[in-house]
Amino acid sequence: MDGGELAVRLRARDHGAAAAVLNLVENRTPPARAAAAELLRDLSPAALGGEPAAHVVGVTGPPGVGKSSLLSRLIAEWRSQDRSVAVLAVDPSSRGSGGALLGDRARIEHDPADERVFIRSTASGGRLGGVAPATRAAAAALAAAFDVVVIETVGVGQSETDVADIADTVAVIVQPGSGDVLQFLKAGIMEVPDVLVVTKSDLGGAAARALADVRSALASLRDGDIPALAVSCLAPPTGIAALVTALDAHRAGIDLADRRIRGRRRQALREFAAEHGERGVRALGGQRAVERWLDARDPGLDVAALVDALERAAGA
Ligand SMILES: Nc1nc2c(ncn2[C@@H]2O[C@H](COP(=O)(O)OP(=O)(O)OP(=O)(O)O)[C@@H](O)[C@H]2O)c(=O)[nH]1
Ligand SMILES: [Mg+2]
Repeated sequence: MDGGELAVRLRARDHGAAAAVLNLVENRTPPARAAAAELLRDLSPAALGGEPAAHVVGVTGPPGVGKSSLLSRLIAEWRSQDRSVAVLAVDPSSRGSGGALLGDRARIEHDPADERVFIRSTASGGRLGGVAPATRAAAAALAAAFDVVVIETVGVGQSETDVADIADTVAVIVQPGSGDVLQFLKAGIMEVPDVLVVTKSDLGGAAARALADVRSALASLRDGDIPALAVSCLAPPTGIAALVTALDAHRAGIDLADRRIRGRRRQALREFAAEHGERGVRALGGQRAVERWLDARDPGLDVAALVDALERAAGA
């Protein structure tokens, strides 16, 4: 369990190190936590001399809309562009919260002999649609080695804000005939997606209507500049290359460092609050004060280092 050694392997883009990274960040023993902290420190933007070049993509949507099927297709597309891909799927099924009907649920398909694809399901850590600290840590570490890092989460509504703080680009996936997401968007419950995907476009008229509905809802939200695309993941798949183009275009259009820095600070605040409760936040003068305090930290610090600093400041 040597965090420094793993960091060196990831910086050399050794994709074979990914499994060891996941095992490390999921291990809650004190020596493993220390090694994970070392790993993340060695891979922080401060240590790397800048943000890692990976595109971190969030793929989120209600149970059974076709997220895993879509990822199979996206992986094939990314690989055809010679990009390496790591997928961290946050699996809430252990909590009995549903998902695609048992047996109807697709696995993410890929060529098992392809060492430049890594896929791992992790537990959601108790929050539906939430992203466990281990997943957040794994994504940060793997971004040093892979071209694309995907976090797949199940959820609609507030739960997807976790992934918005980790990902450069969030794609929200909906299927024809489901009004939830539209309602959430209109009610402002849901963070606005960066790209909206209507899947199962092979369903014909229902899919076309869903796309039109989504487009009009988005147009009323934010200058109409959020792309909405239709895809089908049945063979032969359609719309996948256009989706990759839209994801890339979003990434090219943002201030990447700014988004990531703010995301890390929000994650640190959320993690600190989860660990120390309202009391912990109050001890630091309340949420606003903590936010201001975080804003004054070195922008290259990783989330664990920020949480550490908060704990020291709180004397916790
Ligand atoms: N017709 C059609 N069916 C699809 C398409 N994509 C997925 N499906 C089907 O929809 C069901 C659910 O697909 P999954 O990929 O497992 O969906 P998911 O969102 O990953 O599901 P959870 O992980 O349980 O939340 C499966 O039966 C798929 O075969 C599509 O493009 N067209
Ligand atoms: Mg799935």
